[in-house]
Amino acid sequence: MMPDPAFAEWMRAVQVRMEAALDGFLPSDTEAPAQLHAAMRYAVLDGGKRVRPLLAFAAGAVFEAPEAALARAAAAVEMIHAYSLVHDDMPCMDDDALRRGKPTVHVQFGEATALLAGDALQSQAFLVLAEGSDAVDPARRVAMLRLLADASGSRGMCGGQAIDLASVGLTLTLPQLEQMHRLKTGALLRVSVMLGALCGKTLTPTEEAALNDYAAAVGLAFQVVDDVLDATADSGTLGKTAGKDAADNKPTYVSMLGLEQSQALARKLRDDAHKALAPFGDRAHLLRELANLIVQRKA
Ligand code: GRG
Repeated sequence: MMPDPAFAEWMRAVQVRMEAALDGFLPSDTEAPAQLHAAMRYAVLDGGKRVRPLLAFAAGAVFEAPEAALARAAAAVEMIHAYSLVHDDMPCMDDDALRRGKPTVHVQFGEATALLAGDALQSQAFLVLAEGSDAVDPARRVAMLRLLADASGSRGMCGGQAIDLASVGLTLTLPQLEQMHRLKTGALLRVSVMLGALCGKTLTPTEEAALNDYAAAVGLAFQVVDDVLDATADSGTLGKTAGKDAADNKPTYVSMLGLEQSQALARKLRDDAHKALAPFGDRAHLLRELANLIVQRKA
């Protein structure tokens, strides 16, 4: 199924908008300490699919959120994502030399600078969100900060990463694998949707629950597809190392369910995501298209 041209155009516009927003929200590399600022910018700019910002903008569209507020919220999530990749690539974690087709931050700038760049990106994310846009009132802004802190901390992404590291060489059950991914990658994808929505009109509890269901399904689908791509990638494709997780003796959906069942699970999760969007009708068409794209993606 090809995405409709208007959707492809919308995606490109958000990606361009985000590049400019991120550029503006990051410290200049002419400002001291220049090396640290250069590493932060290198980690964030000119690369990445911007899936999290796309989810935020698509959720914002359901609730008529203003673009300036969305760009801020999306930039904050993308900075957390970038920091997680910088740290994940370091020798003490995955020890990867390539990311987004270019040398990883520690290869390019050294380990100490990479560590600090990740730390500083995390702080910058909260600063950008806290400074907020006038369209989002201060109480709502605090709620958004809490959501982002929760999604990225020990009960979210960092917690998932800790479980992942501890699971090397172990046999996980399917629910344990799912819980690990719901935290490690799902939490940030989910908060992207929620922050985008919170930039707009007030959500009813039913709408919030529906959006949560959508985000949970899409977040897990993203990871299942990542495992499928990892298992089927040619070495060198977009910096992805074929079967790296399996080679590292990490449990994956493909190692537990096999390729075909993993692909079927991704499609089921996409269908779950679509069902969750039913209460929003046409207003959610961008979220619907993104669920399709996440399941059909090739990188
Ligand atoms: C080190 C605190 C800490 C956390 C690391 C998210 C994470 C936790 C590590 C990333 C490891 C990884 C490659 C996970 C697979 C799924 C994933 C998050 C892939 C990268 O996200 P994309 O595909 O990347 O959205 P781009 O480059 O498009 O932004």
